Amino acid sequence: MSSEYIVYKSDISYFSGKLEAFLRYKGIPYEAVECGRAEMRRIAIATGIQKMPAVELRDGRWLYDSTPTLAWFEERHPEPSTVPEDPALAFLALLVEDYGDEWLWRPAMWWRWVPIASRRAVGYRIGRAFAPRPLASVLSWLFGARQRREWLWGDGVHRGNEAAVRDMLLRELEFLEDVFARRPFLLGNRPTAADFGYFASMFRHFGNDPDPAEVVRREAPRTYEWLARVWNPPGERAAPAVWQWPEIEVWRPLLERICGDYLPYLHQNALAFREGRKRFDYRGAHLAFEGTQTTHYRVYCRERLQQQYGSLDEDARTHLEEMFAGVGGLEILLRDGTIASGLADRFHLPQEAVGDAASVRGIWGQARN
Ligand SMILES: N[C@@H](CCC(=O)N[C@@H](CS)C(=O)NCC(=O)O)C(=O)O
Repeated sequence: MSSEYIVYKSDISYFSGKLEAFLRYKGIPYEAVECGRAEMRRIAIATGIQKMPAVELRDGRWLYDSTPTLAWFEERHPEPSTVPEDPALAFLALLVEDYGDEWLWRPAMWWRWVPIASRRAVGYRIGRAFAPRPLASVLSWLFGARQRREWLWGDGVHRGNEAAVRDMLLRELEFLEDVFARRPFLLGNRPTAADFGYFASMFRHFGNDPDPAEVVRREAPRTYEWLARVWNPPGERAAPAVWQWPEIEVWRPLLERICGDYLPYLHQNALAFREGRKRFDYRGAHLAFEGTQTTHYRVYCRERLQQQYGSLDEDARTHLEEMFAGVGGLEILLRDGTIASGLADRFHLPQEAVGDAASVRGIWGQARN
C-alpha cells in the first residue's frame, strides 16, 4: 500500500466528489479506487454499509460516511483549516453541510433520473461499472427505476409536488449566485464544510449530468466557476483565511429553507422514528411529501447537529439566535429534545473492519444514506 489512505469512490458519486474535493484542498495524498461490484462488496463487508465513499487506512481500519470522515481528517490534518475560528460560524458551516448532503439529495435524484438524457448517460456509466457490456443497458434501466422508486415516487413525490422538487435547484442557484457575487466561497476566502456540503450535489449531479449542467451554466455561471474553484483551489489555500459572517439579506432564502423545511423535516422524521412509523406525512413551509420514508440515518444527523449546538457557549448561541431570529429561530432543532438514533457509535471513526458478508446487498436493497 503506497499511500496512507485508499479512497473507494466513483466519479459520478455525490458524496465521493465531496470527500475528494476536501482531500485535494487539504493537500492530503490518497490512492483512488473506482468502485465496481467487487469494491462495493468489499466496502459492505468491511464497514457494514454498502455505500461509497469509504476510506481504508493502512492499519486496516475504515472511515465511512462523508461527514464524520471530513471531521476525522480535519482533526488529523488541521492545515489549511476548513473550520472558522468563530464557533457560531463553524456551527453554521456544519448545518449547511448537513442541509446540502441530505436536503438536496432529492432534487439531485430528480435531475439525474427523470430527464431522459441524464438518466441514459449516467445510467449507462453505472451499468458499465457494475456489469459486462451486454448487460450494462439492462442494469442501467433497472438502476434508474430503483432510484426513482426509492427516492422519488416511493418517497412522497408525485405529480402535484414534482415541479417544486425540480425547482429546488433553481432556488439554490439564485442563492449561490448572490453569494459568489460577493466572495469566492460561502463563508469567506476559503472553503468550509458548508462549501463541501453544497459541492456534493452541485459538482457530481447538477454541474455534471447533461440536463441540469446546462441549467447551471446558463442560470448560474458564478456557481459553475465556484465548482472549479473548490475542485482546484491552490491560490485560496495560500491566502490567510478571512472568514465572513453571512449578510442576512443574501442568506435569508437559505436560512428560511433550513428553518422552514429542513429542520422541520428532521424533526418530523425523528418523531416518526421514535413512534416506529415507517412513513410519515411531511409538511414544511415550501414543500410537502405524503408518505415519505422514515430515514434512520437522518435521526442521527439531527442528533449530531443537536450535540454540536449543545457544545456552543452562550455567546455563540446568542449570535446564531440573532441570525435565525427573522426566519423562525433554531428552536425546531431542539424541539422534543434528543431522539436517540442509536447510531452514534457506528459513526465514531475509524472503525475496525466488521467482516460481515450479510451486509452485501443486491441492486434493490440499499441503506437510506
Ligand atoms: N451519508 C453517506 C452517504 C453515501 C452515499 O449515499 N453514497 C452513494 C453514492 S453517492 C452510494 O454509495 N450508493 C450506493 C447505492 O445506491 O446502492 C455519506 O455522507 O457518505
